[in-house]
Amino acid sequence: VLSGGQAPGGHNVIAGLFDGLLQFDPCSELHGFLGGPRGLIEGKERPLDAGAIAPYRHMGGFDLLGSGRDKIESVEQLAACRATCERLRLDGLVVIGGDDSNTNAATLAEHFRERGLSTAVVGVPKTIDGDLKSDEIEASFGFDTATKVYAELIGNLCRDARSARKYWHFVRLMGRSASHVTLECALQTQPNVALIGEEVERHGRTLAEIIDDVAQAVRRRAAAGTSYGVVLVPEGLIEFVPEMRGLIDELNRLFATAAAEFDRLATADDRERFVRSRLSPPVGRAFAELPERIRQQLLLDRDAHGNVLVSQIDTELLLIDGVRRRVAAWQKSGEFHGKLGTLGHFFGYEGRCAQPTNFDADYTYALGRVASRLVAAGHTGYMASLRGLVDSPRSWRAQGVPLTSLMRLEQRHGRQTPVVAKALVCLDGAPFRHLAAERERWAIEDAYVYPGAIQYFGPPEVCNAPTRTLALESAEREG
Ligand code: FBP
Repeated sequence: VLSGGQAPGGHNVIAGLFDGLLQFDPCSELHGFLGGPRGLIEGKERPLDAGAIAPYRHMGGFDLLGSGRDKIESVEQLAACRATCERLRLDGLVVIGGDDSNTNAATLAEHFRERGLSTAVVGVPKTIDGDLKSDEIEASFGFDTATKVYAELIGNLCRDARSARKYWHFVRLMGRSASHVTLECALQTQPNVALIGEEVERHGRTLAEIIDDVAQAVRRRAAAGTSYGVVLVPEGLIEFVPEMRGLIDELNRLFATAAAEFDRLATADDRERFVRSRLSPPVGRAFAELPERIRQQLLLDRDAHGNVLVSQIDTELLLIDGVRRRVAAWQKSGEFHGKLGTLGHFFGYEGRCAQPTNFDADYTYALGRVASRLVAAGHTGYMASLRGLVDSPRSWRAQGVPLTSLMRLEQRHGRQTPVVAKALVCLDGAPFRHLAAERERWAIEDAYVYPGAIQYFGPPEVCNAPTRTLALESAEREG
Protein backbone atom coordinates (compact mmCIF):
# COMPACT_ATOMS: atom_id res chain seq x y z
CA VAL A 1 0.00 0.00 0.00
CA LEU A 2 1.30 3.42 -1.03
CA SER A 3 0.39 5.96 1.60
CA GLY A 4 0.47 9.76 2.03
CA GLY A 5 2.04 12.25 -0.38
CA GLN A 6 3.71 11.09 -3.57
CA ALA A 7 7.50 10.66 -3.56
CA PRO A 8 9.76 9.73 -6.48
CA GLY A 9 10.63 6.02 -6.48
CA GLY A 10 7.44 4.53 -5.05
CA HIS A 11 6.97 2.37 -8.12
CA ASN A 12 10.49 1.00 -7.79
CA VAL A 13 9.76 -0.16 -4.23
CA ILE A 14 6.96 -2.24 -5.74
CA ALA A 15 9.30 -3.55 -8.47
CA GLY A 16 11.98 -4.49 -5.91
CA LEU A 17 9.40 -6.15 -3.70
CA PHE A 18 7.99 -8.12 -6.64
CA ASP A 19 11.43 -9.29 -7.85
CA GLY A 20 12.50 -10.14 -4.30
CA LEU A 21 9.37 -12.20 -3.60
CA LEU A 22 9.69 -14.13 -6.87
CA GLN A 23 13.33 -14.84 -6.19
CA PHE A 24 12.37 -16.20 -2.78
CA ASP A 25 9.52 -18.31 -4.19
CA PRO A 26 8.54 -18.20 -7.90
CA CYS A 27 4.91 -18.91 -6.93
CA SER A 28 4.67 -15.69 -4.85
CA GLU A 29 1.78 -13.33 -5.52
CA LEU A 30 1.81 -9.58 -5.03
CA HIS A 31 -1.36 -7.49 -4.59
CA GLY A 32 -1.52 -3.69 -4.55
CA PHE A 33 -4.15 -1.83 -2.53
CA LEU A 34 -5.91 0.97 -4.38
CA GLY A 35 -6.08 4.56 -3.12
CA GLY A 36 -3.85 4.14 -0.05
CA PRO A 37 -4.97 2.85 3.37
CA ARG A 38 -8.63 3.15 2.33
CA GLY A 39 -8.01 0.37 -0.20
CA LEU A 40 -6.75 -1.83 2.62
CA ILE A 41 -9.71 -0.98 4.85
CA GLU A 42 -12.25 -1.58 2.07
CA GLY A 43 -10.37 -4.53 0.56
CA LYS A 44 -9.92 -2.82 -2.82
CA GLU A 45 -6.84 -4.25 -4.51
CA ARG A 46 -5.42 -5.53 -7.74
CA PRO A 47 -2.99 -8.36 -8.41
CA LEU A 48 0.36 -7.09 -9.68
CA ASP A 49 2.24 -9.23 -12.20
CA ALA A 50 5.35 -8.58 -14.26
CA GLY A 51 3.34 -7.05 -17.12
CA ALA A 52 1.51 -4.63 -14.83
CA ILE A 53 4.71 -3.47 -13.14
CA ALA A 54 6.98 -3.19 -16.20
CA PRO A 55 5.78 0.21 -17.52
CA TYR A 56 6.21 1.76 -14.05
CA ARG A 57 9.79 0.70 -13.33
CA HIS A 58 11.96 3.80 -12.69
CA MET A 59 8.93 6.06 -13.16
CA GLY A 60 7.82 8.79 -10.77
CA GLY A 61 4.35 9.07 -9.28
CA PHE A 62 2.12 6.67 -7.42
CA ASP A 63 -0.39 6.18 -10.25
CA LEU A 64 -0.03 2.39 -10.49
CA LEU A 65 -2.11 2.14 -7.29
CA GLY A 66 -2.90 5.68 -6.14
CA SER A 67 -2.40 6.90 -2.57
CA GLY A 68 -4.37 8.41 0.31
CA ARG A 69 -4.05 9.88 3.78
CA ASP A 70 -6.55 7.78 5.75
CA LYS A 71 -5.47 6.91 9.26
CA ILE A 72 -6.03 3.41 10.63
CA GLU A 73 -7.06 4.02 14.22
CA SER A 74 -10.53 2.84 15.14
CA VAL A 75 -11.42 -0.68 16.24
CA GLU A 76 -13.60 -1.02 13.12
CA GLN A 77 -10.78 0.06 10.78
CA LEU A 78 -8.33 -2.35 12.39
CA ALA A 79 -10.84 -5.18 12.10
CA ALA A 80 -11.50 -4.31 8.45
CA CYS A 81 -7.75 -4.40 7.65
CA ARG A 82 -7.45 -7.73 9.45
CA ALA A 83 -10.36 -9.13 7.43
CA THR A 84 -8.70 -8.00 4.17
CA CYS A 85 -5.37 -9.64 5.07
CA GLU A 86 -7.14 -12.84 6.15
CA ARG A 87 -9.24 -12.99 2.97
CA LEU A 88 -6.16 -12.61 0.77
CA ARG A 89 -4.13 -14.90 3.08
CA LEU A 90 -1.26 -12.43 3.08
CA ASP A 91 2.13 -13.40 4.47
CA GLY A 92 3.09 -9.77 4.49
CA LEU A 93 1.74 -6.24 4.27
CA VAL A 94 4.20 -3.56 3.12
CA VAL A 95 3.29 0.02 4.02
CA ILE A 96 5.19 2.57 1.93
CA GLY A 97 4.76 5.86 3.75
CA GLY A 98 5.83 8.67 6.07
CA ASP A 99 5.45 9.11 9.83
CA ASP A 100 1.65 8.78 9.94
CA SER A 101 1.63 5.79 7.59
CA ASN A 102 4.31 3.99 9.57
CA THR A 103 2.36 4.72 12.75
CA ASN A 104 -0.47 2.87 10.97
CA ALA A 105 1.98 0.05 10.19
CA ALA A 106 3.08 -0.24 13.83
CA THR A 107 -0.54 -0.24 15.04
CA LEU A 108 -1.46 -2.95 12.54
CA ALA A 109 1.58 -5.07 13.41
CA GLU A 110 0.60 -5.03 17.07
CA HIS A 111 -3.07 -5.64 16.35
CA PHE A 112 -2.35 -8.60 14.02
CA ARG A 113 0.04 -10.13 16.54
CA GLU A 114 -2.52 -9.78 19.36
CA ARG A 115 -5.19 -11.48 17.23
CA GLY A 116 -2.89 -14.29 16.13
CA LEU A 117 -2.76 -13.20 12.48
CA SER A 118 0.55 -14.19 10.88
CA THR A 119 0.68 -11.34 8.30
CA ALA A 120 4.00 -9.56 8.88
CA VAL A 121 3.71 -5.77 8.62
CA VAL A 122 6.77 -3.98 7.21
CA GLY A 123 7.27 -0.23 6.67
CA VAL A 124 9.28 1.56 3.98
CA PRO A 125 10.49 5.13 4.71
CA LYS A 126 8.93 7.52 2.18
CA THR A 127 8.55 11.30 2.18
CA ILE A 128 10.05 14.12 0.16
CA ASP A 129 10.02 16.12 3.43
CA GLY A 130 13.05 14.14 4.68
CA ASP A 131 11.67 14.07 8.22
CA LEU A 132 11.43 10.30 8.60
CA LYS A 133 14.92 9.41 9.73
CA SER A 134 16.89 8.28 12.75
CA ASP A 135 20.31 6.92 13.60
CA GLU A 136 19.29 3.76 11.74
CA ILE A 137 17.28 5.32 8.88
CA GLU A 138 19.67 7.58 6.98
CA ALA A 139 17.09 9.09 4.61
CA SER A 140 13.53 8.75 3.40
CA PHE A 141 13.18 8.09 -0.30
CA GLY A 142 12.05 10.90 -2.60
CA PHE A 143 13.99 13.62 -0.74
CA ASP A 144 16.96 13.25 -3.10
CA THR A 145 14.90 13.72 -6.28
CA ALA A 146 12.52 16.39 -5.01
CA THR A 147 15.28 18.62 -3.62
CA LYS A 148 17.27 18.27 -6.86
CA VAL A 149 14.22 19.34 -8.89
CA TYR A 150 13.68 22.36 -6.62
CA ALA A 151 17.40 23.20 -6.60
CA GLU A 152 17.43 23.27 -10.39
CA LEU A 153 14.50 25.71 -10.37
CA ILE A 154 16.03 27.86 -7.62
CA GLY A 155 19.35 27.94 -9.49
CA ASN A 156 17.46 29.15 -12.56
CA LEU A 157 15.85 31.90 -10.47
CA CYS A 158 19.24 32.93 -9.06
CA ARG A 159 20.58 33.21 -12.61
CA ASP A 160 17.53 35.18 -13.72
CA ALA A 161 17.77 37.50 -10.70
CA ARG A 162 21.42 38.16 -11.49
CA SER A 163 20.64 38.76 -15.16
CA ALA A 164 17.59 41.02 -14.81
CA ARG A 165 18.92 42.72 -11.65
CA LYS A 166 15.50 43.95 -10.55
CA TYR A 167 13.71 41.24 -8.55
CA TRP A 168 13.88 39.64 -5.16
CA HIS A 169 12.44 36.13 -5.51
CA PHE A 170 10.75 34.71 -2.42
CA VAL A 171 10.45 30.92 -2.80
CA ARG A 172 8.31 28.81 -0.46
CA LEU A 173 9.36 25.18 -0.50
CA MET A 174 7.29 22.13 0.38
CA GLY A 175 7.93 20.35 3.64
CA ARG A 176 4.89 20.23 5.88
CA SER A 177 6.71 20.70 9.20
CA ALA A 178 10.47 20.26 9.14
CA SER A 179 12.76 22.53 7.09
CA HIS A 180 15.01 19.78 5.64
CA VAL A 181 13.96 20.56 2.04
CA THR A 182 14.78 24.25 2.42
CA LEU A 183 18.09 23.49 4.13
CA GLU A 184 19.14 21.03 1.42
CA CYS A 185 18.11 23.40 -1.39
CA ALA A 186 20.07 26.19 0.30
CA LEU A 187 23.16 23.98 0.53
CA GLN A 188 22.81 23.18 -3.16
CA THR A 189 22.18 26.71 -4.45
CA GLN A 190 23.60 29.18 -1.86
CA PRO A 191 20.78 31.78 -1.93
CA ASN A 192 20.98 35.15 -0.16
CA VAL A 193 18.61 34.14 2.65
CA ALA A 194 17.32 30.73 3.78
CA LEU A 195 14.95 30.67 6.75
CA ILE A 196 14.92 27.54 8.90
CA GLY A 197 11.79 26.99 11.00
CA GLU A 198 13.58 25.05 13.73
CA GLU A 199 16.03 27.94 14.27
CA VAL A 200 13.16 30.43 14.41
CA GLU A 201 11.57 28.30 17.13
CA ARG A 202 14.76 27.86 19.15
CA HIS A 203 15.32 31.64 19.30
CA GLY A 204 11.61 32.50 19.66
CA ARG A 205 11.81 34.87 16.68
CA THR A 206 8.62 36.83 16.06
CA LEU A 207 7.24 37.47 12.59
CA ALA A 208 8.30 41.12 12.86
CA GLU A 209 11.89 40.06 13.65
CA ILE A 210 12.01 37.60 10.75
CA ILE A 211 10.73 40.27 8.38
CA ASP A 212 13.28 42.68 9.76
CA ASP A 213 16.12 40.19 9.14
CA VAL A 214 15.10 39.75 5.52
CA ALA A 215 14.57 43.49 5.02
CA GLN A 216 18.06 44.17 6.42
CA ALA A 217 19.52 41.75 3.85
CA VAL A 218 17.64 43.63 1.12
CA ARG A 219 18.94 46.94 2.46
CA ARG A 220 22.55 45.79 2.72
CA ARG A 221 22.53 44.49 -0.82
CA ALA A 222 20.85 47.68 -2.07
CA ALA A 223 23.54 49.75 -0.35
CA ALA A 224 26.12 47.73 -2.31
CA GLY A 225 24.22 48.47 -5.54
CA THR A 226 22.55 45.05 -5.77
CA SER A 227 18.77 45.29 -6.05
CA TYR A 228 17.98 41.60 -6.43
CA GLY A 229 18.18 38.38 -4.46
CA VAL A 230 16.68 35.03 -3.57
CA VAL A 231 15.01 34.07 -0.27
CA LEU A 232 14.03 30.48 0.62
CA VAL A 233 11.09 29.97 2.96
CA PRO A 234 10.05 26.57 4.38
CA GLU A 235 6.38 25.69 4.06
CA GLY A 236 6.13 24.99 7.79
CA LEU A 237 7.73 28.28 8.88
CA ILE A 238 4.71 29.95 10.40
CA GLU A 239 4.05 27.10 12.80
CA PHE A 240 7.49 27.73 14.32
CA VAL A 241 6.79 31.46 14.88
CA PRO A 242 5.53 31.78 18.48
CA GLU A 243 2.65 34.23 17.93
CA MET A 244 1.52 32.42 14.77
CA ARG A 245 1.64 29.09 16.63
CA GLY A 246 -0.56 30.67 19.31
CA LEU A 247 -2.96 31.97 16.65
CA ILE A 248 -3.19 28.61 14.86
CA ASP A 249 -3.77 26.79 18.17
CA GLU A 250 -6.58 29.18 19.15
CA LEU A 251 -8.18 28.92 15.70
CA ASN A 252 -8.03 25.11 15.84
CA ARG A 253 -9.67 25.12 19.28
CA LEU A 254 -12.33 27.52 18.01
CA PHE A 255 -13.06 25.39 14.93
CA ALA A 256 -13.25 22.29 17.12
CA THR A 257 -15.97 23.83 19.29
CA ALA A 258 -17.81 26.28 17.01
CA ALA A 259 -17.30 25.03 13.43
CA ALA A 260 -21.03 24.69 12.71
CA GLU A 261 -21.78 28.24 13.89
CA PHE A 262 -18.77 29.57 11.94
CA ASP A 263 -19.69 27.74 8.74
CA ARG A 264 -23.20 29.22 8.76
CA LEU A 265 -21.83 32.78 8.46
CA ALA A 266 -22.50 34.16 5.00
CA THR A 267 -19.63 36.55 4.22
CA ALA A 268 -15.89 36.71 4.77
CA ASP A 269 -16.39 39.85 6.88
CA ASP A 270 -18.89 38.07 9.14
CA ARG A 271 -16.47 35.17 9.60
CA GLU A 272 -13.62 37.51 10.43
CA ARG A 273 -15.71 39.44 12.96
CA PHE A 274 -16.82 36.18 14.57
CA VAL A 275 -13.24 34.95 14.94
CA ARG A 276 -11.89 38.26 16.21
CA SER A 277 -14.56 38.44 18.89
CA ARG A 278 -13.42 35.06 20.24
CA LEU A 279 -9.63 35.26 20.09
CA SER A 280 -7.69 36.31 23.18
CA PRO A 281 -6.57 39.99 22.96
CA PRO A 282 -2.85 39.43 22.05
CA VAL A 283 -3.69 36.72 19.54
CA GLY A 284 -6.50 38.88 18.12
CA ARG A 285 -4.01 41.71 17.59
CA ALA A 286 -1.56 39.37 15.80
CA PHE A 287 -4.42 38.21 13.56
CA ALA A 288 -5.52 41.79 12.78
CA GLU A 289 -2.01 42.76 11.69
CA LEU A 290 -1.84 40.06 9.01
CA PRO A 291 -2.51 40.99 5.37
CA GLU A 292 -6.13 40.39 4.33
CA ARG A 293 -5.23 37.52 1.97
CA ILE A 294 -3.51 35.59 4.78
CA ARG A 295 -6.38 36.27 7.22
CA GLN A 296 -8.78 34.86 4.66
CA GLN A 297 -6.60 31.80 4.03
CA LEU A 298 -6.43 31.06 7.74
CA LEU A 299 -10.22 31.04 7.87
CA LEU A 300 -11.10 29.41 4.57
CA ASP A 301 -9.02 26.26 4.41
CA ARG A 302 -9.24 23.43 6.93
CA ASP A 303 -7.83 19.92 6.76
CA ALA A 304 -9.68 16.63 7.21
CA HIS A 305 -9.40 16.98 11.01
CA GLY A 306 -10.92 20.47 10.94
CA ASN A 307 -7.58 22.22 11.61
CA VAL A 308 -6.19 25.26 9.81
CA LEU A 309 -4.58 24.07 6.57
CA VAL A 310 -1.20 25.61 7.32
CA SER A 311 0.51 24.18 4.23
CA GLN A 312 -1.76 26.22 1.94
CA ILE A 313 -0.86 29.59 3.49
CA ASP A 314 1.18 31.85 1.21
CA THR A 315 3.96 32.53 3.71
CA GLU A 316 6.18 33.92 0.97
CA LEU A 317 3.58 36.62 0.28
CA LEU A 318 3.29 37.36 3.98
CA LEU A 319 7.04 38.01 4.08
CA ILE A 320 6.98 40.03 0.85
CA ASP A 321 4.24 42.22 2.30
CA GLY A 322 6.22 42.84 5.50
CA VAL A 323 9.52 43.52 3.72
CA ARG A 324 7.85 45.94 1.30
CA ARG A 325 6.38 47.88 4.23
CA ARG A 326 9.77 48.11 5.95
CA VAL A 327 11.48 49.26 2.77
CA ALA A 328 8.72 51.82 2.07
CA ALA A 329 9.30 53.27 5.55
CA TRP A 330 13.07 53.45 4.92
CA GLN A 331 12.46 55.05 1.52
CA LYS A 332 10.35 57.70 3.22
CA SER A 333 12.99 58.44 5.84
CA GLY A 334 15.71 58.51 3.17
CA GLU A 335 17.44 55.37 4.50
CA PHE A 336 16.83 53.32 1.35
CA HIS A 337 17.54 54.55 -2.14
CA GLY A 338 16.38 52.66 -5.19
CA LYS A 339 13.53 50.29 -5.92
CA LEU A 340 12.36 46.96 -4.59
CA GLY A 341 10.78 44.45 -7.00
CA THR A 342 9.44 41.23 -5.49
CA LEU A 343 8.06 37.96 -6.87
CA GLY A 344 6.64 35.01 -4.95
CA HIS A 345 6.89 31.31 -5.89
CA PHE A 346 5.85 28.00 -4.40
CA PHE A 347 7.71 24.81 -5.38
CA GLY A 348 6.20 21.55 -4.17
CA TYR A 349 4.11 19.53 -6.57
CA GLU A 350 6.74 20.08 -9.29
CA GLY A 351 9.05 17.65 -7.50
CA ARG A 352 6.86 15.05 -5.82
CA CYS A 353 6.28 12.90 -8.90
CA ALA A 354 9.49 13.59 -10.81
CA GLN A 355 11.39 10.75 -12.44
CA PRO A 356 13.59 9.40 -9.62
CA THR A 357 17.28 10.25 -9.63
CA ASN A 358 19.71 7.35 -9.97
CA PHE A 359 20.05 7.45 -6.19
CA ASP A 360 16.31 7.25 -5.53
CA ALA A 361 15.79 4.63 -8.26
CA ASP A 362 18.45 2.37 -6.69
CA TYR A 363 17.46 3.16 -3.11
CA THR A 364 13.77 2.42 -3.62
CA TYR A 365 14.37 -0.77 -5.59
CA ALA A 366 16.73 -1.96 -2.84
CA LEU A 367 14.22 -1.00 -0.12
CA GLY A 368 11.63 -3.15 -1.92
CA ARG A 369 14.09 -6.06 -1.92
CA VAL A 370 14.78 -5.59 1.80
CA ALA A 371 11.03 -5.48 2.51
CA SER A 372 10.59 -8.76 0.61
CA ARG A 373 13.25 -10.39 2.81
CA LEU A 374 11.66 -9.12 6.03
CA VAL A 375 8.28 -10.49 4.93
CA ALA A 376 9.79 -13.81 3.83
CA ALA A 377 11.41 -14.17 7.25
CA GLY A 378 8.12 -13.28 9.00
CA HIS A 379 9.57 -10.24 10.78
CA THR A 380 6.66 -7.99 11.74
CA GLY A 381 6.77 -4.37 12.96
CA TYR A 382 10.02 -3.53 11.17
CA MET A 383 11.05 -0.80 8.75
CA ALA A 384 13.20 -1.72 5.75
CA SER A 385 16.50 0.16 5.92
CA LEU A 386 19.83 0.49 4.12
CA ARG A 387 23.02 1.86 5.65
CA GLY A 388 26.04 3.47 4.04
CA LEU A 389 23.96 5.39 1.50
CA VAL A 390 26.76 7.76 0.45
CA ASP A 391 28.72 4.77 -0.86
CA SER A 392 28.02 2.82 -4.04
CA PRO A 393 24.77 0.78 -3.88
CA ARG A 394 26.88 -2.38 -4.08
CA SER A 395 28.15 -1.75 -0.56
CA TRP A 396 24.84 -0.70 1.04
CA ARG A 397 24.00 -2.79 4.09
CA ALA A 398 20.42 -4.06 4.48
CA GLN A 399 18.64 -4.25 7.82
CA GLY A 400 15.26 -4.14 9.53
CA VAL A 401 14.67 -1.44 12.14
CA PRO A 402 11.95 -1.98 14.78
CA LEU A 403 9.18 0.56 14.19
CA THR A 404 8.91 1.05 17.94
CA SER A 405 12.45 2.49 17.97
CA LEU A 406 11.10 5.41 15.89
CA MET A 407 8.12 6.07 18.12
CA ARG A 408 7.40 8.37 21.02
CA LEU A 409 4.34 9.49 22.95
CA GLU A 410 2.46 12.54 21.68
CA GLN A 411 -0.77 14.17 22.78
CA ARG A 412 -3.45 13.18 20.22
CA HIS A 413 -7.18 13.72 20.70
CA GLY A 414 -6.49 14.58 24.33
CA ARG A 415 -4.51 11.45 25.24
CA GLN A 416 -0.91 10.24 25.07
CA THR A 417 -0.57 8.15 21.90
CA PRO A 418 2.49 6.36 20.49
CA VAL A 419 3.40 7.77 17.05
CA VAL A 420 6.38 7.62 14.69
CA ALA A 421 8.13 10.93 15.46
CA LYS A 422 8.91 13.55 12.83
CA ALA A 423 12.66 14.23 12.72
CA LEU A 424 13.14 18.02 12.65
CA VAL A 425 16.29 19.78 11.45
CA CYS A 426 19.00 19.31 14.06
CA LEU A 427 20.56 22.72 14.71
CA ASP A 428 23.70 21.05 16.05
CA GLY A 429 24.03 18.82 12.98
CA ALA A 430 26.57 19.30 10.20
CA PRO A 431 24.09 20.42 7.46
CA PHE A 432 22.71 23.32 9.50
CA ARG A 433 26.14 24.24 10.86
CA HIS A 434 27.41 24.50 7.29
CA LEU A 435 24.57 26.88 6.39
CA ALA A 436 25.16 28.94 9.54
CA ALA A 437 28.87 29.26 8.74
CA GLU A 438 28.32 30.37 5.14
CA ARG A 439 25.12 32.41 5.11
CA GLU A 440 26.65 35.76 6.00
CA ARG A 441 28.76 35.58 2.85
CA TRP A 442 25.87 34.26 0.74
CA ALA A 443 23.71 37.21 1.90
CA ILE A 444 26.09 39.79 0.48
CA GLU A 445 27.90 38.13 -2.40
CA ASP A 446 26.35 36.39 -5.35
CA ALA A 447 27.60 32.99 -4.23
CA TYR A 448 24.87 31.25 -6.20
CA VAL A 449 25.33 27.70 -7.49
CA TYR A 450 23.29 26.58 -10.50
CA PRO A 451 22.88 22.79 -10.23
CA GLY A 452 21.02 22.40 -13.54
CA ALA A 453 18.88 19.43 -14.49
CA ILE A 454 19.14 15.97 -12.91
CA GLN A 455 21.66 13.84 -14.82
CA TYR A 456 21.25 10.10 -15.38
CA PHE A 457 24.29 9.26 -17.53
CA GLY A 458 27.85 10.53 -17.19
CA PRO A 459 30.46 10.74 -14.43
CA PRO A 460 29.22 9.02 -11.23
CA GLU A 461 30.17 12.01 -9.07
CA VAL A 462 27.62 14.02 -11.07
CA CYS A 463 24.91 11.41 -11.71
CA ASN A 464 24.97 9.52 -8.44
CA ALA A 465 25.87 12.29 -5.97
CA PRO A 466 23.91 12.02 -2.68
CA THR A 467 22.22 15.07 -1.21
CA ARG A 468 24.44 17.54 0.62
CA THR A 469 22.51 16.69 3.79
CA LEU A 470 23.35 12.99 3.50
CA ALA A 471 26.98 13.68 2.60
CA LEU A 472 27.50 16.09 5.52
CA GLU A 473 25.70 13.85 8.00
CA SER A 474 27.64 10.81 6.85
CA ALA A 475 30.98 12.66 7.10
CA GLU A 476 30.03 13.76 10.62
CA ARG A 477 29.10 10.18 11.61
CA GLU A 478 32.37 8.85 10.25
CA GLY A 479 34.13 11.51 12.36
P1 FBP B 1 4.12 12.94 3.09
O1 FBP B 1 4.82 13.30 4.37
O2 FBP B 1 2.87 12.20 3.28
O3 FBP B 1 5.07 12.24 2.18
O4 FBP B 1 3.69 14.27 2.31
C1 FBP B 1 4.54 15.36 2.24
C2 FBP B 1 3.94 16.54 1.50
O5 FBP B 1 4.44 16.60 0.19
C3 FBP B 1 4.24 17.83 2.27
O6 FBP B 1 5.47 18.35 1.92
C4 FBP B 1 3.08 18.70 1.92
O7 FBP B 1 2.80 19.66 2.91
C5 FBP B 1 1.96 17.73 1.81
O8 FBP B 1 2.53 16.50 1.42
C6 FBP B 1 0.91 18.16 0.84
O9 FBP B 1 0.02 17.12 0.66
P2 FBP B 1 -1.42 17.31 0.07
O10 FBP B 1 -1.25 17.67 -1.37
O11 FBP B 1 -2.07 15.99 0.29
O12 FBP B 1 -2.05 18.42 0.84
